Amino acid sequence: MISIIIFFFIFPLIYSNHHLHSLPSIVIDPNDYPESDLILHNFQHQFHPTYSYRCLLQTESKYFHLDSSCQLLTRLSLKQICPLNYTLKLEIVFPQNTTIYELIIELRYKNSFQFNIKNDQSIITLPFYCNNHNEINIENKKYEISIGNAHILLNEDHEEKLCQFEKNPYRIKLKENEFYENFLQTKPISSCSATNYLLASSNSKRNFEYFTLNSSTGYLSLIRPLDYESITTWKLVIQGHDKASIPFYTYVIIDVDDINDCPPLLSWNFPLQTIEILNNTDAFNIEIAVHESKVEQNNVIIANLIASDLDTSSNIDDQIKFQLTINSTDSLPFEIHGPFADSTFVLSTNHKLDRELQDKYIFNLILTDNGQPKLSSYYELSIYILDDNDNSPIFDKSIYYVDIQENNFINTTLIQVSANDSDLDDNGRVTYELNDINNKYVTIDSQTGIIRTKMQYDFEQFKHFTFNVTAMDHPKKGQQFKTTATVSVHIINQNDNIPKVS
Ligand SMILES: *[C@@H]1O[C@H](CO)[C@@H](O)[C@H](O)[C@H]1NC(C)=O
Ligand SMILES: *[C@@H]1O[C@H](CO)[C@@H](O)[C@H](O)[C@H]1NC(C)=O
Ligand SMILES: *[C@@H]1O[C@H](CO)[C@@H](O)[C@H](O)[C@H]1NC(C)=O
Ligand SMILES: *[C@@H]1O[C@H](CO)[C@@H](O)[C@H](O)[C@H]1NC(C)=O
Ligand SMILES: *[C@@H]1O[C@H](CO)[C@@H](O)[C@H](O)[C@H]1NC(C)=O
Ligand SMILES: *[C@@H]1O[C@H](CO)[C@@H](O)[C@H](O)[C@H]1NC(C)=O
Ligand SMILES: *[C@@H]1O[C@H](CO)[C@@H](O)[C@H](O)[C@H]1NC(C)=O
Ligand SMILES: *[C@@H]1O[C@H](CO)[C@@H](O)[C@H](O)[C@H]1NC(C)=O
Ligand SMILES: [Ca+2]
Repeated sequence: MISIIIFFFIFPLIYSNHHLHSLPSIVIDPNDYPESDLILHNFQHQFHPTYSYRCLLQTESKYFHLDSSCQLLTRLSLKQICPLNYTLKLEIVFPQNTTIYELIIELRYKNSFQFNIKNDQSIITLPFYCNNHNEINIENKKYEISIGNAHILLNEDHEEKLCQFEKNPYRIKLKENEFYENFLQTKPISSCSATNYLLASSNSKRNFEYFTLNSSTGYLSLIRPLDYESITTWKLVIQGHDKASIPFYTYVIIDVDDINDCPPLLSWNFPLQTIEILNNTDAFNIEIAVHESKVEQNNVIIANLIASDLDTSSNIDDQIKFQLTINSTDSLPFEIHGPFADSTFVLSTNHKLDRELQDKYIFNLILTDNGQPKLSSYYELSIYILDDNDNSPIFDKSIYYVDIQENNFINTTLIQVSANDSDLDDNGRVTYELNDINNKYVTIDSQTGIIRTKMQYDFEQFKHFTFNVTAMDHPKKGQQFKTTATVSVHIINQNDNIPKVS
């Protein structure tokens, strides 16, 4: 404004033919001229209005032109053009003389341009073109730049000022089954001071059940001990907030260290032909049965046993991984062979078994792993020996001697023979019969073995007779056993004959 006022006073004094005169420069904001044919300046006001004159541009301009009434107009939109000083030579033709004026049009954006730049950013895109380019390199990291008459301010991007954790991810190893308090501190980089921390809501629900984060210190603690066998690796998302409450995140990866906390386990496998499983509802209390005839020899396999362990640590060593022993104070007709192929055992007999000697064995098997510390599982094994018909009836005597007075009543009891069979039930149920079914002297009660007279004996006719009795068992299957005993009967004389008088 000041320069224009000065011009008005000075200009009429300047008087020179074909001399170069300066006109005060025109300062415009290109953004104010977004179209063609917008008036920049009207020179009629600048020269003596009483003279008629013509005006023309000595040099063609891409951006400006004069119209017949000496108005300076835009030729096109000035938006996006380089904010430079454009010099125009203006020829004013008066009646007496012609004068050339130099006019500087200063393009200057009113406001400075502000750019938020990221740390690694090296190029920004300007809203205007200079030399057909609108990109500039900002690698030198100056925060104020002038391009032409434009003032450009570079701001470090707010995102770049975000806090971040010292590490992402954090990784830590924790032993299972142990309780840890403040086991890890999550911290932001030193340039920012976080105001609080929390387990981000993106964590799985289970993470909240096991971990807690001190919101002011960033220390992680356990709520409950970890279990290697259920989860071996945990992944937590930790959220921090800087003073402006802008969140930042890191991962915490927790590897659970296995310790020997699982006792070893046995899986049982019984030979089908030999063993009847009575009860396997309780994995640690197994009841089986075997027929005595199946275990008449040594080395009959009772069970094949496979040991296993959920812990990995007990499987690391090359040493024997499992030990299986029988725990009993009695000496038992069983023994354990193995391990074979690390973890297989065989339980077999080492004696003939006989139900009639012992019909059940109840003992413990102890399976021990090789972990630190060693852990054991206890199994109670009940083996019931089932009966087979392997015993014959045995008479309490092999010969029964009976004396009987002659002139006996018919159906008088002579004797009761008795045979025992140590087998069970039908295998041991004994009945009796006379070997001679047509025996004329005696009858026998097949159930009780009571032998009764079938006739009246007369000493004068016979003094003695013998017969054989058989005892037999009644197995439902298999062979029937029979045993014979002899009964020897002596008739005792009575004085039953009236002396004959000769
Ligand atoms: C040129 O002519 C105009 C009018 O004809 C006059 O006003 C002006 O002073 C003259 N300029 C010079 C330098 O002679
Ligand atoms: C334009 O002219 C003004 C005034 O003379 C000056 O201050 C400025 O530096 C010039 N700009 C350029 C880009 O030459
Ligand atoms: C967090 O840690 C601070 C400093 O050790 C302690 O005073 C505060 O009680 C802790 N907060 C919780 C919820 O444990
Ligand atoms: C098997 O053992 C379980 C537990 O010891 C017991 O409750 C169940 O009655 C037994 N079943 C048979 C058929 O013996
Ligand atoms: C074996 O059994 C007895 C009696 O049941 C018990 O006192 C002992 O501790 C057991 N041995 C082992 C090694 O467990
Ligand atoms: C047979 O069994 C009975 C009763 O059980 C017994 O009294 C008797 O002594 C036994 N006899 C033999 C030979 O075992
Ligand atoms: C013999 O005596 C027994 C026992 O008293 C009786 O049960 C049975 O019927 C009698 N037999 C005869 C043929 O009388
Ligand atoms: C009884 O059995 C024995 C032995 O088998 C035999 O020697 C005897 O002749 C038999 N006696 C009778 C009367 O059949
Ligand atoms: Ca029998």
